[in-house]
Amino acid sequence: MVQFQEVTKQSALHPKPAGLVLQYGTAGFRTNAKLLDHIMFRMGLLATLRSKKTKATIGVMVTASHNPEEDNGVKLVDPMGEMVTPTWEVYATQLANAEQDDLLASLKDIIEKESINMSQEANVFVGKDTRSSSVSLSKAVLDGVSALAGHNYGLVTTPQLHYMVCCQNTQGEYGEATMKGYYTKLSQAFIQLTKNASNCTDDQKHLSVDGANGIGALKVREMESHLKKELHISLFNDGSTGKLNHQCGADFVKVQQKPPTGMNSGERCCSFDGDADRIVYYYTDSEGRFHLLDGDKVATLISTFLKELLTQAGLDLEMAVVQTAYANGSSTNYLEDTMKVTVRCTKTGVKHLHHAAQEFDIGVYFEANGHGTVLFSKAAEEKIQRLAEDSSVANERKRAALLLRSTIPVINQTVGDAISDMLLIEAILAIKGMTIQQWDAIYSDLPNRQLKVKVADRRVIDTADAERRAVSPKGLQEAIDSLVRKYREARSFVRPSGTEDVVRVYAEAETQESADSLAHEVSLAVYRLAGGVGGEPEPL
Ligand code: G16
Repeated sequence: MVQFQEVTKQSALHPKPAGLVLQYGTAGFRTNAKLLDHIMFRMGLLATLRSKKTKATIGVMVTASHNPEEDNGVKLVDPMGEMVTPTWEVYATQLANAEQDDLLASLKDIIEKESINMSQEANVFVGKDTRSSSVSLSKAVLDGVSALAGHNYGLVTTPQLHYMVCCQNTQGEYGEATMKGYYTKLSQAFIQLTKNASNCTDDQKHLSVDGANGIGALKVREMESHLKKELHISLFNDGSTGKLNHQCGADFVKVQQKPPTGMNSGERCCSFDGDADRIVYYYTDSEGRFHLLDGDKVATLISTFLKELLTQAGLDLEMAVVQTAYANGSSTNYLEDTMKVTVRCTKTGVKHLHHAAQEFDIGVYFEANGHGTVLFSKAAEEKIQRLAEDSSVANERKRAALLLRSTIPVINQTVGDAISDMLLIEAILAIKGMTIQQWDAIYSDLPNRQLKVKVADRRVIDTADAERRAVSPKGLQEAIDSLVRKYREARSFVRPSGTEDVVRVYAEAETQESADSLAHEVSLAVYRLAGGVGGEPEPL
C-alpha cells in the first residue's frame, strides 16, 4: 500500500536508536530530548490511526511540562480533550519500542487489532511548548501525519490543545477551536462571573503570576487584553531572560516550598508549570513566613464554593473531590469531616483522577502539585440550566443557580488548565470577598516533605492501594511502616515517577523536623532496598 511505502521512507529519516526502550508513562513519553525524534514520528503515526479509528480529531502535545529544559516529551489527546485511553497507551509503547525493521509489522498489528479502516480520513492537532527542542520534535510528529490532514497549532499550552481537540470534535459546541475562541470563552465567562463580586478594589484585582519561563507566560500575556482590566496581572519569569522551570514554576515552588526567584511574593501570587497545566498559589506574611496554597487548597476553595451554591440552590447533585496519595492529610480530613464531601483517592496522573471524577455529578479533581479541574456531568449542567431559567424559584435559589451556571464556562473541563484555574480562583475569591490569608486559614497543612531517590531501575518498586503501599521490593513497606510509627501524625509512601528517572518519597508529620527526618529515613530505606545509585541520600 502507498501509505506503508511512505511510512518506510519517512521512518528512515527518524531512526530508532537500536535497543532503546521507553515507556508511555504518567503523562506520555518523557526523557532527554535527544532520544525522542523517532518517538515523535511514531506518535504522529499512532495519532493518525487513533483519528481514523475514532473518526475524530486527535491531539499530540510536544512538552515535558515540569521537567528541565533539556528534556522533552509527548502526550496524546483523545476526542473529548481527555488523555488517550489506556489500551492505546499500550500501543504507544509497542510502536515506540519496535526496532526499525519491525515498525511496519507493529503498525499493521495495531491496525488489525483495532480493525482500522485505512481509507477513513484523519485529523490531528499538534501543539508544542517553548523548549528549543520542541521545534524539530513537533516537525517529526508532523512527518508522521504528513500524508494526512494535520493542523499545526504551533505554540500552545497543553490544556489549550486539549480544548481545541474537544471544540473540534463537538463541532463547536464546547467552543471555537481557535486561540481567539479560547480567550474569548474564558475571559467573557470570567467577566460575567465576577459581576457577582461587590466592592472589589484595584488591589484585590491584582495578581502576580510566575510564568515558569514557559509557554504559560506567553499565553497569559495574550489573555490579559481580553480581561478588560477585571484582573491586573504582573508577570514574572516570562521567558525573556530565565531558563524554563529553573528556580521557578509550580513544581519548584511546591517541592521546594519557597517562592520562585525574581518575584516579590509579599502579595497574592501564583506559579504555572512549564506547559501551564498546573497552578499553585502563595504569599509571604509580614514575619517573612512563606505560605503555599497547593492543589489541595485549590480543591477545597472550589468545592466549598460549589457546595455552598448547591445548598442555596437546593440542587441535589452528588459532588466529590478526587485526590492522590500526595494530598495533605489535613485536606482530606477537612473535606471529609468538616465539609462532609465524598473524597476518592486514585493513582498519580490526571488521567486517573479525571476518570474517577467522571463518576459524579460534579467531580472536583486536583493533585497536590496543582494539576486539576472540575467536571460537570451533562445531567448536572442541564439541571443547573433549568433552575437558572425557572422564573418560579425564589431569589436566593435563583442567584445560586445563576452563579453555578456562570461558573461552568470559566472551567476548562478537558484537563487541568492553569489559566482557567487562575480565573476561577480569582473569581471565587472576589465573589466571597476573601483574602488569600483567609483562604489559607481554612485548614492548616500537616508539614510535609518530598524527596527523590536515584535507583538503578525504578521498576523494581511496585505499589498497590492507589500507590499508598509498596508491594515490592520485599521488606520496603515493612521498613516504611516501622519508620512512620516513630513519629506523630505521620504518613509516608514511595512510588516510581512516571516522568523522571527517580523514585519519589513523600512524608508528612506533626512538625517539619519530623517530616524532614521521616522523608530522609524512608529515602535511605529505598536506597538500600531498591538498588540506590550515586551515594546514600544526605539528611536535609
Ligand atoms: C505529570 C502528570 C501529573 C503528575 C506529574 C508527576 O505532570 O500529568 O498528573 O502528577 O506528571 O508525575 P510523576 O510523579 O509520575 O513523575 P506534568 O505537569 O509534568 O505533565
